[in-house]
Amino acid sequence: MYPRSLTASFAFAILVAGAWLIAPSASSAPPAAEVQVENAWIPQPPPGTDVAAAYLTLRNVGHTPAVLVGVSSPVAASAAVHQSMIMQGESMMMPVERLTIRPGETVTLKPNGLHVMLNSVRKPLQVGERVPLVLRFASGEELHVSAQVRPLGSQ
Ligand SMILES: [Cu+2]
Repeated sequence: MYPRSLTASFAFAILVAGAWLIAPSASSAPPAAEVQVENAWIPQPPPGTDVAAAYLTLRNVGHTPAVLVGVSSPVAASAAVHQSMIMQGESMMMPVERLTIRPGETVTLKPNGLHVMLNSVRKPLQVGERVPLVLRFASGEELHVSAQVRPLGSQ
């Protein structure tokens, strides 16, 4: 009887170990949204300017909407998402508090459209330099991005 019960308890131990191994992935909720970032870049600001615009492409490959609610960068005192527009012949910028990217949707921030505004940039940005950006989503997720500085006039 002894070897038999040993086998049974050994099998039970494997079962418990297996359940323990499975539990963490089953109990931790999947991220609310999965966003991929491509082609993050910054046109080099003209000399004497302390603001810069950052552009990038956001692709929601998840199954729930992703809502971008904040941006920050160590090179800028503050940062925000803006929308450029022409109103009564004047070029204007409006803050975009919440930028929603639906599942499967790709949103491109590009010149004359949506952009990340970097305010009070602390130092001159050199062409080729990589500038860290942190994108904060309503889910609490943060995406760390590196934007490359390109010559002024790049598209
Ligand atoms: Cu702006």
